[in-house]
Amino acid sequence: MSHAKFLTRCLQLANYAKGHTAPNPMVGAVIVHNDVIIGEGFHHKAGEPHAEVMAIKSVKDPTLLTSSTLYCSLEPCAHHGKTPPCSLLITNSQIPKVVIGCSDSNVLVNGKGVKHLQSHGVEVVFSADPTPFRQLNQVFFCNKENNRPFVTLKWAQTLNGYLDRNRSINEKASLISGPLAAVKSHQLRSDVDGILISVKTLNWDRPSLTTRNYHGTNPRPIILVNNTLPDSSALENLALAPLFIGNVSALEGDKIECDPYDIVQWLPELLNYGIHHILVEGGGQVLQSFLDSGTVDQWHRFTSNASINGGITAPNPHVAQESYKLGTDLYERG
Ligand code: AOF
Ligand code: ZN
Repeated sequence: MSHAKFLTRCLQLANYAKGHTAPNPMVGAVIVHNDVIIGEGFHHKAGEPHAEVMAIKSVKDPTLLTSSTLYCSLEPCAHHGKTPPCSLLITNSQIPKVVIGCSDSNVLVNGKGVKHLQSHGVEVVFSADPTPFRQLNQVFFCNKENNRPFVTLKWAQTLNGYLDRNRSINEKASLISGPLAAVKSHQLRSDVDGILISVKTLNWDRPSLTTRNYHGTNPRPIILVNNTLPDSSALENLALAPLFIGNVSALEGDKIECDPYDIVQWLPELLNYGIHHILVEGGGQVLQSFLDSGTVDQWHRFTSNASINGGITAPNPHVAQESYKLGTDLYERG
């Protein structure tokens, strides 16, 4: 019997809830009897039943459970949270074998789910490779293991490595990447809870920070404030009320008062605002400070085929893991 086949189905099921489970992970579960799937389920939304509950409930003939295997993309939970423990439901249902994609880093669960199952005589098998199961919930694992949001960087640069030309506040920013890159970058926005920019980028570029070239919800703008105050007209361009971080005592609204340059210090506080994944869009100094702070989990770079004569230097991170052409631009992810 192939564990991989049924574990892959768990991943597919989990993915149906992409974008809807935060702060919880996406989880899928299947129940297999004599190599045939007799039940399936996934976790739809935080506060709602877990994947294992949905899968067990979906089995038409519950008498088969005592001779079935439950496959689950994540270790079954062991705690009473918004819902009762899945590991208890599994032992109460007398399911004799459980195959798990990867363990749950939540301290309330980590190893306790497996321990409960094993101490009740359930055979527990782990996937030989936890990578795809951890990748599925990379944001959740980062939140639990590093106690901070997942951090993604994004920028567009010229062929010779500039983010922008040298200009004054009254001159418009250079348009670097093309329309396909705009769609892709708005897709990246639709994947996150917050977009972080410096107060300088806010005042100079006056962005709206929306997902207008894609679909999905607009992330919350996060403005990093050093010594300059945000322009009220630039703030009006934002689609949503921002969260201010840094030297913010004079500002109204949601704010985290702190040293804006001490990223490692204030980053965990974003979790208290329901921000589990941020996209850092600039400017150059902010992008570089994130790289220097060692908190970057992923980056996306769009490189045009044109060069300019000097300007603001783009970051230069390590080798990309994925790259392809978007029109005349090169897209890279690292
Ligand atoms: C599972 N199956 O489908 C999910 C799990 O507040 P609660 O009760 O929903 O618990 C949330 C935690 O449970 C979450 O942080 C994670 O550790 C685990 N999620 N566990 O057995 C599931 N979604
Ligand atoms: Zn559970």
